[in-house]
Amino acid sequence: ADKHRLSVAPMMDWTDRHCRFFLRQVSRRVRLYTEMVTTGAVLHGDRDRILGFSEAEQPVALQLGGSDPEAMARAAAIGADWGYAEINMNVGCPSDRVQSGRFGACLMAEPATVAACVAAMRAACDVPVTVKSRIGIDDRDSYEELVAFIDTVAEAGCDTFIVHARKAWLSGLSPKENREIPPLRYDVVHRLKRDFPHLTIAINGGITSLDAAEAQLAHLDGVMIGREAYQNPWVLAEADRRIFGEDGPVRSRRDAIDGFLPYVEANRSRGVPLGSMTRHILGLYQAVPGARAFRRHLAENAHRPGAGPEVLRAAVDLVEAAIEQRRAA
Ligand code: FMN
Repeated sequence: ADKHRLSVAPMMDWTDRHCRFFLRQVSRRVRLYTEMVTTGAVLHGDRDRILGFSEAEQPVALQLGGSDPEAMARAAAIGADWGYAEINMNVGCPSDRVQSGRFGACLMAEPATVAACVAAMRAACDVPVTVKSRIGIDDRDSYEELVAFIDTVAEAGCDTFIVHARKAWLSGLSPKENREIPPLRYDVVHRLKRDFPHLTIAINGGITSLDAAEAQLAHLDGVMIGREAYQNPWVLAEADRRIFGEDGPVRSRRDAIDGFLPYVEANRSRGVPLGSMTRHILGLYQAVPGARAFRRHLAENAHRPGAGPEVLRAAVDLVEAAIEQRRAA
């Protein structure tokens, strides 16, 4: 039950393997999620590229997008074979592209389909199968409809739900607007936990500090942080100690970079562009002296052909110079 106490949300284009490897330098315990991967990509795509990850990222959950039980089952089995610690079904993403494939948030209107997927996935693999949903969609946003959804999917064997505490509008709002405009309703998710005490219920949406996470944990089993963990990864610095009661892996941002550098060097020598790794750490120094110099140095130099780890080292030197200057002033 402890496993979901704190996690970082699945975010397309953001939580790729490089991002996750870096976040793992900041917290050993926080559970990490992949970007959403469609069943089509898993079944027919380049699996090394789509599913490859480092053991050091564990625990990592693979998030799948799809609605065909048979395809979901095959994709889940493949994900489990690749070593993912959990398979999560996306029932929260409202984008058009996703709707036309009939998966994501539109499936909140089809609890039986989600239940069939969960049952098939559970039969096909040994790792836990979880669901990430919203609290409702469009005009189908009554508490009774949400309860019916959870009931049906739990009946199929899903015992862990991560609930983004706002509804989604399937038309009229962009995915980005759908993360900002519908109001957050934490009370609805708290009520779910009271009504389904035997289920593991984690909350997501608008949580931007460990203080806020701890406040949620008074009501719920888990908290999932999305944008803040990406834009300000240092928010996780005290997570292992405060949320899991263990020492964390690092004491400073500099330690986190030192942990990342050997990985960056190894991947550079395999031809991975520096910028595709360092783009995920631009916010590391958010709100401390040197933050702007760090971000700008990486943004301007990391994408140059041939850029290597020295660019990252130089960015850190700029931060240290700024701190030194502040101290001297
Ligand atoms: N949610 C998913 O379930 N699957 C995704 O692939 C996914 N991609 C996202 C990409 C971006 C860039 C962002 C900002 C969000 C994405 N989300 C996705 C939604 C997040 O998982 C999360 O539910 C949402 O951002 C609310 O949490 P937050 O307020 O802590 O950011």
